[in-house]
Amino acid sequence: MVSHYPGRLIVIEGLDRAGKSTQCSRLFRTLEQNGRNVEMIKFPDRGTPMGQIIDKYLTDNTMNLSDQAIHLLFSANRWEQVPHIIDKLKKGTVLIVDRYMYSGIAFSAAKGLDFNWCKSPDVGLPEPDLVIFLDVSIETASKRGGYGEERYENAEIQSRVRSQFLKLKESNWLWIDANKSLDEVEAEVNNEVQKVLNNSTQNR
Ligand code: DGP
Ligand code: NA
Ligand code: NA
Repeated sequence: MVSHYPGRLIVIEGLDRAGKSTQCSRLFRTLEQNGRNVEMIKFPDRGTPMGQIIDKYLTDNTMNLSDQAIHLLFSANRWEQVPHIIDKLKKGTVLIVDRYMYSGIAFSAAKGLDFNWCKSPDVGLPEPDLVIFLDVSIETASKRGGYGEERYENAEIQSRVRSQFLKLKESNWLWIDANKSLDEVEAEVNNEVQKVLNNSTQNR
């Protein structure tokens, strides 16, 4: 498990339009300025062959793929990065991960797939040291430029997905009200990440 490695795995989760990508970039810059060895990873990674199928599924609403099949592809898209993730953690890198297995479970369970079935393909992925959930109201999210054209970007789905995230929340989660300003959210993120970085491996 990750806790044996000198690096840290920090996951940022949230609904669409919660500000995940912005907060990931800001955190990256802060850690870099502090002289940390830091890297950003984004899931789904649309750049791999599997990621290209996922991209097509998300952007082309006419593409037919069973809910189970796309679920497994999203999971495989994470698994294909595991050797890289472990390599970086061994080298002491702080990895900032934009979406992870929690999105995988929440989006598929929101469609009605069995919750435990949804969890199983991701079992064994490196465990994060911290999960930051950016909680945004459906109203705020809709106002942020409106939802785009992608498959899950509508209020009804997003609200069902949020209920699933609530079920996934554990003690290593920081649940942030992301209706606040970007600067306020950033301050909360930095504060919690600093705690995780100050924790020595022996203490965990
Ligand atoms: P993003 O590139 O972060 O905007 O994500 C694209 C969309 O895919 C977004 O609506 C969230 C959804 N998504 C992300 N990860 C998964 C996953 O593992 N499974 C499913 N079903 N959807 C996911
Ligand atoms: Na999106
Ligand atoms: Na994003």
